[in-house]
Amino acid sequence: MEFKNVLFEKEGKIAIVTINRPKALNALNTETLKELNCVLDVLEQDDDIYAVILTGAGGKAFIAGADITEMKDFNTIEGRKFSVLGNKVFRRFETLEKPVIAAIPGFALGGGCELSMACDIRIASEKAKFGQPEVGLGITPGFGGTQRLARLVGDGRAKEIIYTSRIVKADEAYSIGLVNKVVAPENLMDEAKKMANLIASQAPIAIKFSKIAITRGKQCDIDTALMYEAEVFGECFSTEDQKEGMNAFVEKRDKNFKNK
Ligand code: DAK
Repeated sequence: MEFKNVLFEKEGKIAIVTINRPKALNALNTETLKELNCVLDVLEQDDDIYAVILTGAGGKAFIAGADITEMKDFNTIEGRKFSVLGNKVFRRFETLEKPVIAAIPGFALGGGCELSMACDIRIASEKAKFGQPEVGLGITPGFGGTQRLARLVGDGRAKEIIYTSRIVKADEAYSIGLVNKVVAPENLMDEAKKMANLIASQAPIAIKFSKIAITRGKQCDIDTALMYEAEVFGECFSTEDQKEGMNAFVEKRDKNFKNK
């Protein structure tokens, strides 16, 4: 698949999606969001993809936010269109029934920080820098930052980061739970692939159900959330992979999951 601003590759059971506008620090413009929307169709439909890595090209940035040069002259209609498209793409990553790892080489600002937070897991290079600098541009975070950042790091920290527009370096991002892991820049993609392969070696349907239970469960009270969990747990017993996983354990042999 060929796009102008996005690279799409497959390595075994893993898809690697790279935002490729390094000259603009991979800023998200309408065209890039539309391309990501097309990539999501493939990620959804290709049953041989078990895990996804989302990253940014050029080594300096994951994504330096929404494209300010495009946004600055928006009228109300254009702003709304951009918002609807952006929210759709972000939510599709968040609810994609496959795990998505954000591999963050550098700046993850504004919409970039927000897209990383819509992913399941974040691995950051030691050089990564996070932030929600929107209030310095006269806007609020618009792709879920007020909600996802607060859920990840707590209201107090999220408010301080958003109100001050300040940069959060990788080590602090780790210490407040914004990222799962910090690695040397040269190891970033290897670490992301290692984790993606480890995930891809588990039962894919069980991972899909776990993601659904976590994502939906967060939106409800604990009793409803536990009902979701009970439902997906029960569903696992209708899969071949549940039989395979448990038989392999009892028979002391390697398991061979088939995504069925
Ligand atoms: N948009 C467009 N171009 C950008 C950009 C961005 N966000 N960030 C960087 N660039 C471009 C620069 O303009 C520059 O282009 P040239 O001048 O070379 O043509 C090139 O990338 C390299 O950037 P710098 O020369 O500035 O590089 P430095 O190392 O000096 O600085 C930096 C790196 C990341 C600190 C700096 O570039 C920077 O502060 N960038 C802006 C970061 C930012 O404020 N990001 C937040 C954007 S606001 C919405 C939903 C969401 C949003 C909005 C609406 N709705 C629901 C409607 C989201 C908003 C945002 O993300």
